[in-house]
Amino acid sequence: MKINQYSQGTCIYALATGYTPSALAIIRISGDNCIEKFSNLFSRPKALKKAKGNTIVYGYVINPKTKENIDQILVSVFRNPKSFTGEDVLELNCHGSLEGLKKIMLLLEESDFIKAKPGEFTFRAVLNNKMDLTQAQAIQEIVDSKSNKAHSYAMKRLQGDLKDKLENYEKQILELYAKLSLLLDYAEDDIEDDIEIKSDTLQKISKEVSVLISTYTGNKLYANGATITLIGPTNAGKSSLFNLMLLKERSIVSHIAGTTRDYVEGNTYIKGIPIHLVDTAGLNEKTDDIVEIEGIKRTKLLINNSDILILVYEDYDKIKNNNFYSSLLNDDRLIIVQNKSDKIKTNKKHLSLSVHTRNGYDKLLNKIESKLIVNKIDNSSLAIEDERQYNNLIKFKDILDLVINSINNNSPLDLIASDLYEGYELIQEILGKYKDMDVLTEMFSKFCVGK
Ligand SMILES: Nc1nc2c(ncn2[C@@H]2O[C@H](COP(=O)(O)OP(=O)(O)O)[C@@H](O)[C@H]2O)c(=O)[nH]1
Ligand SMILES: [Mg+2]
Repeated sequence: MKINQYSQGTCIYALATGYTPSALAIIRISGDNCIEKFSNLFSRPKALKKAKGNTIVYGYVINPKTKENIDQILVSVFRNPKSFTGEDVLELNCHGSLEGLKKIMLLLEESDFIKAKPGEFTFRAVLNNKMDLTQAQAIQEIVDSKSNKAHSYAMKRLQGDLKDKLENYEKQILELYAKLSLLLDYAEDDIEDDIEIKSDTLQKISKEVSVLISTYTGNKLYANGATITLIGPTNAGKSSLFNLMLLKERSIVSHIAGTTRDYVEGNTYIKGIPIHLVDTAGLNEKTDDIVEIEGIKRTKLLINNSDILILVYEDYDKIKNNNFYSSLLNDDRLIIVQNKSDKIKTNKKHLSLSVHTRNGYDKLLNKIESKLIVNKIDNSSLAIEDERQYNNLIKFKDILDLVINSINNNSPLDLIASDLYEGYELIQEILGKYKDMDVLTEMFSKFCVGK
C-alpha cells in the first residue's frame, strides 16, 4: 500500500483527545501563520495575534459568516520555534461536546485548515529538529505502553536517554574516524608514532550496545523463547540430561562413547520460557573420524546460534585438555555442570548434578532461568522496544566488532576507516538525522491522529 505523503507548509488540525463526550477536549493546530488564520474564527482576533508564546487567550470560536458563537474556549499559544512541532501551534481547549467539536472542525475545514494525518505533528517535530527519531518513537510507545515498566522505559527514551547515548557513540566514532583520516592523509610523514588507533572505546560501545539489544529480546523472551545447546565430552551424560529436560526418550543414551554423532533437537518449557533444546556430539579434537569431524563443525555452528550453552562433564581433565572447551570457559552464555554426582566426588566449583537421582536439577533450571533473564531482560534504565532500532543496533554492533577485529589485526587503515564510517551512518539513521521522507512517513503513519 502506498503511504499518503504528509503535506508541508500547510496549517493542520486534529482532535488530540478522544472523540467521546467529556468535560474538555483539545484540538491541536500547527503551521506557520495558523495564528493569523485562526484569529478570523475567534472573538478576540487582536488579542490572539498579539499573544506571546506560551500564553493562554480566552474567547469564543465564532462562525465568521453567521457570527454564531460556537464554543467558549481557551487557546494555548505556542510560537515558532518553541512549540511541539517547531511551527506556530495553537491548542484549543474546548468543551468535550461532540456536536460542538464537529462544528469547530467543520469550520476549520471550510477555512483551509487541513485535517492532520496520523503522526503528522510528530513528523513535523522531527523535520524541524525538535526531537530525534528515538524520542518521536517514544511518544507513541508511551501512548501504547501496556505495563508500568514499558511506560517508564518509554518515558526515559522520550527524555532523550537513548538519544544521548547514541549521540555519545556518534561523537566517539567520529573522533576515531578523524584520527584515522589524519593518519591516512599523512601516511608518508611518519606521524603514525604519535597517533595510536586503539579498539578499547569501540569495545566498550560494543558491550553497551549488546546490552541494549538484549533489552529488546527480553521483551520477546516469553513469546519467542531461547535456544539451549548441550555440549561436553562424550559420555558425560548430555543425552541423559537432554532426555530429562524433554521428559521423553528422544535422544539415544548409551554408555559407548561418541554415540551421538550428530545433533538432536527438541522443544520444551523451562519456567514458562519456551526452550529449543539441542543435544550435540562430544568433541574430540584429535579425531580423524570423518563423521565426528562433521559433528564438530556442526556443533560450532549450533553454539553460535545458542542463547545458553550447558557444558556437561564428569572428569574436568577432559575440559582442560580440550582446546575447544577451554576456549568457551569465559563465554557468558555458559553454564558448567558436573554430572554423575551419585557416583563420583564432585568438585565444588561447578553446579553438581546427578541426572539419575535428579539431585541438583532444580538448581540447574533456576540457573537457566536467571541467566536468560539476566542476559535478556536487562534491569538497566534504558531499553528498546522498536524493531527498527533493534535491527539497526544489531547491524551497528556487527560493524563495531568488525572494526575492532580489523584494528586488532592491523588491517589497512582505509578499510578500517570505511567500515567505521558505515557504523557512524547507522547511528545517524537510528537518530533520524537523514530525514528520509519515506522512512519517516512510514513510521509516523502508525501513530495516532493528533500526535
Ligand atoms: N551414575 C550416573 N551415570 C549417568 C548419569 N547421567 C548419565 N549417566 C550415564 O553415562 C553414560 C553416558 O550418558 P550419555 O547421556 O549418553 O552421555 P553423552 O555422551 O554425554 O550424551 C550412560 O551410561 C548414562 O546412563 C548420572 O547422573 N549418574
Ligand atoms: Mg550423547
